[in-house]
Amino acid sequence: MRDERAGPPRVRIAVIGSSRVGKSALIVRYLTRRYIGEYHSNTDLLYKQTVPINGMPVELEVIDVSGSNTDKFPAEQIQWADACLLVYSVTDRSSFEYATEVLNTLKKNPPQGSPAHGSTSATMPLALLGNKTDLDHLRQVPTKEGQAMSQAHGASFSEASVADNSGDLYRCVDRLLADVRLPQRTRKFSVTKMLGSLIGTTTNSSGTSRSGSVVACPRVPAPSRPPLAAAAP
Ligand SMILES: Nc1nc2c(ncn2[C@@H]2O[C@H](COP(=O)(O)OP(=O)(O)OP(=O)(O)O)[C@@H](O)[C@H]2O)c(=O)[nH]1
Ligand SMILES: [Mg+2]
Repeated sequence: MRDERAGPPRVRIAVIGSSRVGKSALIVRYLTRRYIGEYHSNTDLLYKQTVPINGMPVELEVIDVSGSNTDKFPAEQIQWADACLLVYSVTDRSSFEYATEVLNTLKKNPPQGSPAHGSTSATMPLALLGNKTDLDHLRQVPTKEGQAMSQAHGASFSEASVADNSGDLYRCVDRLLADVRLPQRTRKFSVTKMLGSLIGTTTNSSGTSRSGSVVACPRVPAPSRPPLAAAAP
């Protein structure tokens, strides 16, 4: 068994949003710079990749929470994560309403920052991202509404087009990662089942190697924090 303390620190992000808003496209774009047009999945997927943050390698784990099951609040995934990225499509008002619903629930039951981050009181970093700005002619959610919603919930706000590879999507994720104080390796659980390697090894502009995999993750490992009280809507 691998000595987990020997590796780089680990950061876990949950990407949450309605179906078809572009969560999978966004994650794959961020990790590989590639655009995958169709990537529908009925189950959560877990991506693991070593990425540089402030020049230091960090083992990034991203859970792509399937949007097929939005009637169930993703409490387990949020408990598992160090930070959450809420995605909606600017062309789909109902997806904005779902993101709002999740933010409202989180406001009522704020998940705490991990004790392993050095504090028990810090709240979890949150980001709200409006995707598909390339489809501005179909826009249903004005930028101002997204801004106001994020401010009301203490989340950072961005709009981006994953299709157009806009720089804002990288800045959004980078800022979220920077907001997470790096946890110790021992805090959380290992991934249970690796089904195959999908994301190849790439090298970023700073020359740091990125290697990764995608893991089908029908359910996340047991939470390391107490469950969110009354997390269900
Ligand atoms: N025009 C446009 N289409 C996008 C953009 N991002 C994603 N899409 C498309 O939107 C569709 C849904 O993208 P996915 O990444 O599968 O969406 P998802 O949120 O993962 O959906 P689920 O897996 O069902 O929860 C796909 O056809 C993507 O090609 C974007 O920025 N602009
Ligand atoms: Mg998906």
